[in-house]
Amino acid sequence: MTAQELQKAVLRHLELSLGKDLAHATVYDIRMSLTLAVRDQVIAPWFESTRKTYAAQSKRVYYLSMEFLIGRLLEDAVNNLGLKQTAQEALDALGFDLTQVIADEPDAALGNGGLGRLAACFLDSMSTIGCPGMGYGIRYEHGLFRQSFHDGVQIEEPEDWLRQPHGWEFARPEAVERIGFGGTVEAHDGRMRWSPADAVLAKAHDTPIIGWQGQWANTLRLWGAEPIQAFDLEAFNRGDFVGAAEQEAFARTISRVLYPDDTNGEGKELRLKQEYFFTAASLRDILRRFLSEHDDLELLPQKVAIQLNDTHPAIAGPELIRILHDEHGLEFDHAMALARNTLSFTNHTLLPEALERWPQALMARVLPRHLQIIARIEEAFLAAQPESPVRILEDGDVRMGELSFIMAHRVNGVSALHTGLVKSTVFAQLHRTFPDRIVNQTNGVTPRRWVLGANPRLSALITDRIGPGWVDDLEQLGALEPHVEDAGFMADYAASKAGNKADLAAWIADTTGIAVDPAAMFDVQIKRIHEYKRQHLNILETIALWQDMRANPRAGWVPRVKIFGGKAAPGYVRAKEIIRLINDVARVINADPVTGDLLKVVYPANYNVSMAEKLIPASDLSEQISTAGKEASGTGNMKFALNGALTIGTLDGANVEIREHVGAENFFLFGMTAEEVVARREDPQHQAKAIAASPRLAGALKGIADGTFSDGDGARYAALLADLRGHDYFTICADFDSYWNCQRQVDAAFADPARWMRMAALNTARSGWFSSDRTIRGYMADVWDITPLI
Ligand code: Z57
Repeated sequence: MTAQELQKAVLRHLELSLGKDLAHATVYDIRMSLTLAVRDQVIAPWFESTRKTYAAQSKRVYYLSMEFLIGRLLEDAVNNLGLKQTAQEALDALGFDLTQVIADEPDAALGNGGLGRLAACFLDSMSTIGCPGMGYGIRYEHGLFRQSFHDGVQIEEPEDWLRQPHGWEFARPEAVERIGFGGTVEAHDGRMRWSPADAVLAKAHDTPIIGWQGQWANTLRLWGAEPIQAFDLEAFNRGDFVGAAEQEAFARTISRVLYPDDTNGEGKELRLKQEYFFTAASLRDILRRFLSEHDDLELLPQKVAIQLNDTHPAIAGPELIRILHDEHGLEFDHAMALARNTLSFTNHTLLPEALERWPQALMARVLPRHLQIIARIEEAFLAAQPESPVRILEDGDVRMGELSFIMAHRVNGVSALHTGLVKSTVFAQLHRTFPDRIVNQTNGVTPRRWVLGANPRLSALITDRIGPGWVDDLEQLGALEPHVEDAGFMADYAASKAGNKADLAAWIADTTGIAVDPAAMFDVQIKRIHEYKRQHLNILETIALWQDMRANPRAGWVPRVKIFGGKAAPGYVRAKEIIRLINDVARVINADPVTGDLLKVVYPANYNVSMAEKLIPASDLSEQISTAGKEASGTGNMKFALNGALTIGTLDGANVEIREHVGAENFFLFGMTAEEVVARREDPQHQAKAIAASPRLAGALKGIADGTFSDGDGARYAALLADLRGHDYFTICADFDSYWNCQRQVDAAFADPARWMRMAALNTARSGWFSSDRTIRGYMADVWDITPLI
C-alpha cells in the first residue's frame, strides 16, 4: 500500500465513517480514520487464517484469561503490517503527526499487571507464529482505575476507555450465549438438570490480532454482559419504573469493572460470577465450533486445547464435565477424562493470599450443580489415589488450585525457579502423584511491542548491523555480540540510549515539573506496588544515599534519578503507605539544594503499558529486587534487559535465567537466596540484628521515624516502621546492606561509561531467548500439541 492509497483510505473513513471533512478534523477524527483504514488491511489475512485453520482441520488453542493488558493497538498494527513509513507520510500530507495520533488512543487496560500483560504478549506471538487460536476474556466497561496523587496519597478514579468508540472491535450481536446463575438441581430420567434462577446474555466482541508482517491473524473475543430482556414491560406498566430496569442493572454489573487486586483473591460473589460468566460463554462457543467440524466428542482433546491462565477460569473443569455428562450423556469418569485431556493450567504465584478459595456456601448458591460436580471430581480422584492427603473441598472452601491441577493434563510454572518451587511447595503432594504433569514454560515478551515499537532508535541500529530478521527470530540478536568490540557500534549504541534519555527527561519535565539531568543514571522500578516487590527497600536505600551525600557532597557521587511507577490495590493499606512514603521522600530530596542534581526522585502517576513503553528504553538500571522465592517470573525484567538496562536483582523468578543468559559479570546480584530467606526467618531477631549491624539502615529508618519526610509528623509511618523493626517478613532489613553495597558497585560501573555501555549492549545481544515467540513454541510443543500453520 502506498502513502497516497493510505491517505485516500483515511480521507474516505473521515468522511464516510466519521462524518467529518478535513477542515474540521481533530486528532481524534484522524486517529479513528487511520484505525479504520488500517483495520481494513487486517481483514483479508484474518479471514485467510480462519480459512486455513478449517481447511487443515487443525487443533486450536483457546487462552482463557480474566485479564488482557493490551495497551494501545494502532502502533502495533501499523508496525506489524509494515506501514509505519507509509502512515507517517500519509498523515504528514494531511497536516497531522503520526506519533501524536498514535498517542491519542486510550490504553486498553483490561488487566492489573504481569499476568494480563503476558496474555497480551502471547496473543501477539500466536499470531506471529501462526498458531491457530483465540483469546477469551471479559469486555470490562471500566479497566484498571486511573491513579492520581493528592499530597502524595494514591487516589483512584474510574477508567473509561469505552467513552470513545472502540475502533478495533467488531460487535457480534448474533454470537450470544445465555449464562445462568443460582437456582436448583433435579434429577430427570437419570440425568441431573440444573435450572438457574437468573440468567444474562454474553455478547461477543471480536478484535483481530495481526501478527508480524500480516501473515496471520487470530481473534481476541471479549464477552460483554447484557440483559436477556432490556426491560420488564409488566413492571413498567404497573408504574414500577425502577424495578423494570433491575434485570438490566444486574446483567451489566457483571462486565462493569475489572477487580483491581493483583495477586490477592477478594472472595466476592460478583467476582465468582464474572469467572463463571466468561468461562461458560467461552466453552459453549468452543464446543459449538468443534461440533460444527467434528461429530464425535471423543476427538475433543485432539482438536481443542484450553489454557487456563491461573485459577480464574478454573470452573472450566466442572463446566465442561457438566456439558459432557449432564447435557451429552457421557459417563462421569469419561467426561472427566476428556475434560482433563483438553485442559491445562498455568500457575503464576505461590503467595498464599493469591490462591483462590471459594466458600462452599457461596458456590452452592451461585453454581449449585458445579459444587456437586466438584465433590464428584474429588471422589473420583480419591478413589484412584486413596492414600493422597489432597482435598479440593476443605475448611468449608473449594480450593481452586487443587481443582485446576486435578482437572489439567499439564500444569506449568512461569520460570525455572518458580516451577521447581511449585513442585516442592504448593503442589508437592500432587506432584508426587503425577510426576509428569508439571512442566516449565519460562515467560517471554513480544519484541514487536517492547523493542521495535517502543525503541525505534535501538531497532534501527540493530537492523542496520544484523538485518531485520531479529524481529520474529529474536535469538538473532546474538549476532550483535561481535559488534561490541567495534567502537563505531558502541558509539551508536550509546547515542541511541542518550536519545531515549533526552526524550524521557523532556517528558518528565512536562508531566511532573521536575528537571532531571539526562546524563545521570536512570534507575527505574516500575511494577505493581507490593511488599514482596520491595519498593520500600529501594526508597530506604534512596534515603540512606541522600543522607550520605549530604554528609559529604563532594565525595564524587554518581548522579542518579530514581524513577518509580505503579499502582497499589485500593484496599492494600501497606502498599498505599509505601506510595505515600516515596512521594514524601521525593518532595524533600528534590527540594534539597545540597544534593541538587546528584539525586532526584520521580514518581509519575498512573503507570500503564504506554508509560512503560516510554520508560524502559530510557533506563540504565532495572530494579528487580523482590524477596527471593516470591516473584514467580517477572516480565518487566526481560523488557529492560532487551533494551540495554542492567539489572540489579535477587535470585528470584526469571532473574535467575536472565543472569545465566547475559552472564554473571553483566548483572548486579545481591541478597539472600530463596532458601536463605526461609532459613533466616527462623531467627525471630533477624531484622533487629540487621538494623544493629547497619548504622546506615538504622539512620534511614530514623529519618523516616523523626518526620524528616512528613513535616515533622513522626506518626505517619509508625505502622510501616513497626513492621520492619518487629517482623519484616519480606526481609528488607536482612538484605539491606547487600543491596547498598551492590548499588555502590553499580555506581562504580556507571562511572566508567565505556564499561557500562559494553555491559548494556551485551544484555541486548544475549536476551533474545526471552521472546514470547520462544515461550509460545514451548507451549505448542509441550502442552498444546499444535504445529504452526505458517
Ligand atoms: C499476576 O500479575 C501475577 C501472578 C498472579 O498470581 C496474579 Br493473580 C497476577 C504475575 C506474577 O506476579 C509475575 O511474577 C509473573 O511474571 C506474571 O504473573 C506472569 O506470569
